[in-house]
Order: sequence, then C-alpha cells, then structure tokens
Amino acid sequence: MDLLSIKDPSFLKNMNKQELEALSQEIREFLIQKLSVTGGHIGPNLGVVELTIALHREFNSPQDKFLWDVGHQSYVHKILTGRAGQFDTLRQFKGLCGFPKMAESEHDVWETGHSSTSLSAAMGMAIARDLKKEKSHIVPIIGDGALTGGMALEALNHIGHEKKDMIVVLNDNEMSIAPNVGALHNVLASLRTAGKYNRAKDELEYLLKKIPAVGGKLAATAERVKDSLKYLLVSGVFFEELGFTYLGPVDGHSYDSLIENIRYAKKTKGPVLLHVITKKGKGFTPAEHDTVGTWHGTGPYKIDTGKIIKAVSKAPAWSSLVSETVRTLARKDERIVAITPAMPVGSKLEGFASEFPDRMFDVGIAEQHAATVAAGLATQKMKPFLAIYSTFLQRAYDQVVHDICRPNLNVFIGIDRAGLVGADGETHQGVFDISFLRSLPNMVLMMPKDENEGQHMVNTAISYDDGPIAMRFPRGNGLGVEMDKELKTIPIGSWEVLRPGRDAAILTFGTTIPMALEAAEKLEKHGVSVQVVNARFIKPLDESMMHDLLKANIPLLTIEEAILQGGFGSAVIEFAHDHGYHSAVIERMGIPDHFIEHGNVDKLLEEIDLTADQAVAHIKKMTPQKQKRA
Ligand SMILES: Cc1ncc(C[n+]2csc(CCOP(=O)(O)OP(=O)(O)O)c2C)c(N)n1
Repeated sequence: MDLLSIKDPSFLKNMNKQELEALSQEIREFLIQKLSVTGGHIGPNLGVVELTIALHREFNSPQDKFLWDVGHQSYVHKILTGRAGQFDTLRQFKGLCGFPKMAESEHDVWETGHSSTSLSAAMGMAIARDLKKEKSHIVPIIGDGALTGGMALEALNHIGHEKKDMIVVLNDNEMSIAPNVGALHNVLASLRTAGKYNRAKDELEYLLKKIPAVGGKLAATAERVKDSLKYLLVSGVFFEELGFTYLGPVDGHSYDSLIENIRYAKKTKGPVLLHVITKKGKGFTPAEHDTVGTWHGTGPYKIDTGKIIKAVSKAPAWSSLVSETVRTLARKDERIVAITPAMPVGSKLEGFASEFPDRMFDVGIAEQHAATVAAGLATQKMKPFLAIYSTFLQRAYDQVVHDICRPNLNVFIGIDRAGLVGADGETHQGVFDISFLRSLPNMVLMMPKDENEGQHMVNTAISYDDGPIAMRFPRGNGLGVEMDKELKTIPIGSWEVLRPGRDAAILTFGTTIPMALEAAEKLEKHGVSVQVVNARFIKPLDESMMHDLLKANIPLLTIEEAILQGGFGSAVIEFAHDHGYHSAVIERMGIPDHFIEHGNVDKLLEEIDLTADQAVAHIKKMTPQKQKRA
C-alpha cells in the first residue's frame, strides 16, 4: 500500500494477518530507505514495527492514549498517523521531529526525549480519566532500558498501589543503547525464559470456573494453588508482587501472539504489564546483529554495505579526548573511577572499561543514582569521573546540589554535549547547565577553547582536590590543534587574552571563540580594535581580569552557546554591578528565552542570531564614536 496515503490508523482494523505482515515489510523498507538519507533511530524503530501496528489495530488512538517512553521508537506510530510524507525532513530544521510532538499530531499525547517518564504521565492521565468518569485505555510503551530509570520504578510503585486501569507495554529487546545492565535486567531474563506461565494461569482459572458452586474454602485453596503455581512457573514475580497482572512473554513479531494478548489485556481490570519480546534492528542485518549500540541512532548509511557515512575528522571526538585523558591519568592514579548512566558508547568509555573493568560502572539510565554514587566514592577519597551529557545532568540536579556541592566533595563531572546538539532537538539541547551549576556554592565550572586545552583541563580537574569541578565540552570533534605531550594544570579561575584590543572586549569560551575571533577580525577592518578573552572559567570568573576590563571602561560583549538567563553574561553583569561599575556597558549574546528545536546547529545558531555578524553589530552599536572615526 502507499504509505504516503495513510491519514490515520483506522484502516488497520480490517486487515488480516497476511496484509498486516505485508504492511510491516513495507514499513521496514520505507524506514531503512528514508533513514539511510536522513539518519535517525533505525534500530529501535525496526524492532517495534509489528508491536506498533498491533497496538494501533487493537486500540483507538487518540481516544486511547499511547505514551512512547524516550520516544525515539515512535517513527512507525508517526507513519500510521499520517506523517509518512514528512520523513524526508526527519530531524531537520522545521522538519519532522524525531520524538513525539503534540503540535505535530493529536496522536502524540505525550512528549518525550528523556527516558522513564511515560509511566508517571500515564498515571496522571489515568487519574484524570477516572475523576472525569471518561473511558479510555492508557498505554505507555517503555523499553527494558528505560525501565531501569528511577522515575519508572517510582511510577510502578504508585500504579500498583492505586490499581488504576492501565496497560504498560514493556518492549524488551535486552538492549538499552548499549546492552542493558542491572539486576532488573536479570528479572526480565528469568521472565523471558519462564515461557508459558500466563497461559498456564489462564488454563487453571478456566478449569476452576468449570467446577460448579465453588465455595469459599475451595476458592481460597484455588487462590493458594494459583499462587504456588505462580512461584513454580516464574522465577521472578516482580510485577505481580507490585500489583500488576503480568502477561507474557509475548513474541513481539507475531501478530497472533500480540493481538491475542492485547485483547486479553484490554479485558483485564487494574494495571497490566504486557511483556513483549522484540529484536532491535529487526529486518536490517547490520542493525539486527548490532551488539554494541551503533545502530541505535545513526547518521546516514549505505543500505547495501551497511556502512555508516561519517564526515572524516582528523581531530579527536570530544568524548574520546576526555575519556582517554582520564584513562591515561587512571594508569597512575588508582583512585580514579568512571561512572556512566547508560552511555558507555556515547561517552567513549570503552577503552577505559577494557583497561580498568573494575573501575568503570555503567549504572543504567539512572543519572540521580550515578551522581550520588560519585559522591559516595568521593567520601572515601576516591576520584570519581562522572561522564554525563548536559541534558541528562538536569535529572541529577538535587544530587549535585545536595550530595556533591553541599559536602564539597571531589567529583569531576565531565559534561558532554554541552551547547546545541542539533538533530535531537528541544529535549536534548545542552543549554541549561551553566545557569543551574553557576548558582551552586563550591562548584567550579569550565569549558576549554580546543582539545589541547581540554586535555589540560581534564588533568586540572583530576588534580583538583578542593571540591566539585565540572568541565563542559561540545558534541562532535575538536578543532584539530596540535596536542602538547605533557599534561599541565590550569590555575582555577584564570582567563587568557587571545587577541589584544583597545576599544571593546568580547568575553567568551568554548565553541563560540572562533565566532568572537572572526568578529574581531571584521571589526578591525572598520577601525575598531577588539580584545578577545578566553573566559574558560565560567565559575569562578577571573576577578583580576574583570577588574582590569571594567576599569578600562570599554564596552564588553559576552557570548555563550547557552541560555542567557543566569548564564555567563549574567555573571559578568552581576560582577560589574556588585563591584560598583555602574556605568559599565555590557551586552550579552546567547540563547534566548525559549526552547530550541531540532536542526543543523549552524542553522539554529543563525536563527537565534548567535553569529559573528551579530557580534559585529553589537560591538558597532556599543562603539559609535569609533564608527565615525572609521
Ligand atoms: C534520562 C535519559 N538518560 C539517557 C537517555 C539516553 N538514551 C536514549 S534511548 C536510551 C536507551 C533506551 O533503551 P530502551 O528503553 O530499552 O529502548 P530501546 O532503544 O532498546 O528500544 C538511552 C540510554 C535518555 N534519553 N534519557
């Protein structure tokens, strides 16, 4: 069938098994082809083709509500809800979002990007439904990886207690991005192999019902029999003990099995956990055989060879630079321990893990736990390196405040993907960490201008023993600069002048330094001499340089690839104000007060006026007398 002609999922109701299977095949071919050009989350989506089709066939969306946890596996749902025609624009500026988006479709009832939120949101929706006396099925779909997140476990606890009607679909493919980890993973493994438990329970119930006039005593015995059967047949009864009816394991690629179990779940009162076994990457050999996580989300690739097309860069990836420098230091310092919340591949910790398997911990999607594990290690005079993406650090804020900063513990937080990240969009932009960390007592926050300074900063962080220290670094690769052989330490709170100038100064750090240098170059041609400062410590500021600049009474422009409120520019203004420089002329460039959507980073920077030309315009405005002279 023509996938582009799909307006809504109602057509599925009349399809027989053969037609559903043919449709699955077409959707797989469509995804493999489209994503080979745009890139995207190919593995997770190929795994849920039958599951998504079966759900849309058996429920009535949007009255029945699907909540896609993380949301990276919602492409099939997007196709079935009339968005196939937009796949050429997937994850591009103004194009189809890679995650559920309420503005895109009435079928997207919950927005995600960060994991493990679907069950809590589903609970809120179930409470609202019941208070309003409405009828609908609420169906969160959560992966075995996302289930390890603390929020999901908090929600299971609450849902089981309240006994709300809800069908939790557990999409178990044994993978997070990397292979899933943890004790819960073992619970699922035992359920997967328990096989026929649910059917056996059904059969027993059927038999019991056939016995006429079951008296109280017999019924009680029957309950006990059921209970012991449960223990007999299932090595882990985790979900039933939590108050859920456990259904499964269900073959997530068999329509017979899926439809039968979904129908049974719909009839069951109270919360149901439908345990569906799927294969990530199903139908595309390289993705199906992926044991590392390469095909979880990729850039464009060649379909015939399965080769991922990557821009070649001679410069190291920032994540590698940081993790490999920590690894080098770990050879000499046995106290160094690395922690990742489910991102060993993205954080390029594979090398560290293979060399120091006892000192590397993938804790699952558990950022809060990761931060406090780091704090616990630090109390014992170990040197924890918490490798975490800026966006996911948001989830561990209280742990950073309460467990790390307050007791002033020596934790090194490597803040990866700081700044705009591009295609993943609103939910993943790393633009808030400056504001939320700058306000914390004891925190040192820095960002290097290039990978050479980056390696020295890692060394600085590991040698620092006065409390928490964080280094932000961007997504992607360094600049390709020459690397010093010897690691140095950088004095805390020290900035450097990259280019001298008399008439104005630009204070910036990290990725926006080239923009500042370009602006200074252009302004030179207009007769304006602009100093460019590498303000590599965002906290503490270089107070002596700040005083010098403010005493010189030249206009200052701050530039940051981060949200303006409470950011670096705010720190500079606060400093000037607090030290009585009331006539100081300071302007700020950064991310305005709204969430930044998906798209190519350069395009996004242009959209929000974060460009060298805008810096030129700011400085020109602040130096009118120089313009006349020029
Ligand atoms: C809070 C948070 N931490 C980390 C991530 C990064 N992340 C995205 S998908 C994913 C794995 C999810 O695994 P699972 O739920 O099993 O889904 P699958 O991809 O296997 O279908 C991770 C760790 C995230 N999205 N949110």
